Amino acid sequence: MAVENAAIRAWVKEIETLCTPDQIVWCDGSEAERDRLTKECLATGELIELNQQKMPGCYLHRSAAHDVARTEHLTFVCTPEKLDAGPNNNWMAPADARAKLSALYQGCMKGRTLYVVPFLMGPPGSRFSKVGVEITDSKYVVLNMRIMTRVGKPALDHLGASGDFTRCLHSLGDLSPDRRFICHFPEDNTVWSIGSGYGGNALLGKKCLALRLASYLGKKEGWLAEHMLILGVQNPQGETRYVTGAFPSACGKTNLAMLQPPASMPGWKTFTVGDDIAWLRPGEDGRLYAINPEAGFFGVVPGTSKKTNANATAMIQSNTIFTNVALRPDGTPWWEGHDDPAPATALDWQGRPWTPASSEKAAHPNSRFTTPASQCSCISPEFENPNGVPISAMLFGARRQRVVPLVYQSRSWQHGVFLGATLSSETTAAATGKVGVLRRDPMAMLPFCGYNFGDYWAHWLEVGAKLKHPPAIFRTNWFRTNDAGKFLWPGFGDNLRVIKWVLERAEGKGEARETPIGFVPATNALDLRGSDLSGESLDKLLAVDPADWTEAVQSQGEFFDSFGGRIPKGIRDEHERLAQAIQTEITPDDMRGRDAGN
Ligand code: SAT
Ligand code: MN
Repeated sequence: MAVENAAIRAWVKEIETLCTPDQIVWCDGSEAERDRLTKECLATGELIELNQQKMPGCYLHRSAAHDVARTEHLTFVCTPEKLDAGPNNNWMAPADARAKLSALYQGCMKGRTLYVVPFLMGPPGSRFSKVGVEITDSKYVVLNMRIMTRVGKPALDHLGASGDFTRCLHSLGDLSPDRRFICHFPEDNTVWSIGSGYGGNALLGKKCLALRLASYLGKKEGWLAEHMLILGVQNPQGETRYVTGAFPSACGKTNLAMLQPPASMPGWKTFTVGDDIAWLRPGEDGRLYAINPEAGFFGVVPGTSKKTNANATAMIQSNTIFTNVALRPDGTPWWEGHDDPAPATALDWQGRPWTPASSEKAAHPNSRFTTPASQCSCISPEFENPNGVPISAMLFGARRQRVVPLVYQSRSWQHGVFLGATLSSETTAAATGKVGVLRRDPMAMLPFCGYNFGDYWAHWLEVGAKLKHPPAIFRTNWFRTNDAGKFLWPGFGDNLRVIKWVLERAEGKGEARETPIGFVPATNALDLRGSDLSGESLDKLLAVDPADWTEAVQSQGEFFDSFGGRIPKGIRDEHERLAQAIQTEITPDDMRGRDAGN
């Protein structure tokens, strides 16, 4: 493919000199190119063919055993001033990062092919959309990028002769975690990644461009780049409203984005606009509009079944790359939580013999599918709309066994930003590190905000101030448990019951009870017809315990203090107000034998 853009050509030349590949391939995103690369990957073992009769176009990739998730401790934001990256990011001085990584890139593509992948994030012709070019020496990365983004002509057409694109340099290097770095240079609109072939470490359009660098660009240009799904919900009267939801990785965003209404809610329909990332801009009518910058889904596989996500189950039967799942003797994939029972024998995610008696899991907990959005039967008709969709409500959700009710509404945009800023969640397998540990994860952006959180919250407040009709903001928690550790809420399709109330509240309807933390649904306000939830469970789900919240408020204060003077006053005010409201409710009896939360 002949690429005329002079800035791209010059940059590729520069990287060629540094990395010294044997050859350069310019990618056009065509099917012929996909077929050629797939064949090459089958020959090298980078892909394993799955049963083509049962699952046409499906392949399995096994990553290196120590390269199975994002590595946050090796991810850096390289701004001239450390404070601009904030305590929420690892920081390296730009010159140091360049020197360190240049040494690793030196000659790293000898004996390899350098692929140039021009890609567009967002619909063609949209004012939201941005162009990136990824240089990579991984065919697997190219094959994933052509599913997750719009590769080739749409990107080059959008860019024209301009040099305004994100420079994404990726090399597998030697795949050693000791020589693995993912460095962002916001001021140069550049990402340098080396030493990993996995997910957000390597598919640089996703977290690196569409969140870390885009959040920085959004601050400069007056918009928001968020770790949010976008869901269209149509009521029985035929009216469609749009909701976004921010949840940490592996907390069910893809399932919620493809929610199937329960049988007991006839007439309701849902449409997927996005499952992971939203770019949001104020519209001329004073509402907030969102697009999904991606073109595919990179979803967590374990737990995916007809019950949890029938739409995803159907869409991954063809043209899907599976990474780190188990392989059955008939050449089909399997994972924990699959519709079929465990096979008598299989190969596990590392290709080792596995039986149900094995002590280890067959599929890696962070194993993934990569599937084109066009294969999703509930994809929204607005998916390609260059103007985006108007957002009525935003959810901030997290994984919390205790303290946080099923849902509550903020009193205002500013209070909603505070709810996002104080989000905390129990960790999952999507990043390396311990699972199940409570950590603060503001707006589910802790690993993805490309600059100081204090400045980011200030930016959120500024965007809100420009909106005549801001979305209503809610906090949700599908994961509250009873004393026996069992989930109280059924989740999945039943989450529509919560969203129904959310949309009623967004329109000034829906019954609520005011509590110190915000508005929770009044008794009978949630539509529970046809659900078998007990009244006792509902009470537990909606309970707000002032003693729990006293400790939460204290820990929030310590967290905000870590950002020093960068915390906007509006956020401090909300914290102060919550502290006082809790204080007013509390009785001395409430304070016995508590552990910290929120
Ligand atoms: O590995 S990714 O960052 O692409 C997926 C995730 O953690 O959400
Ligand atoms: Mn994500």
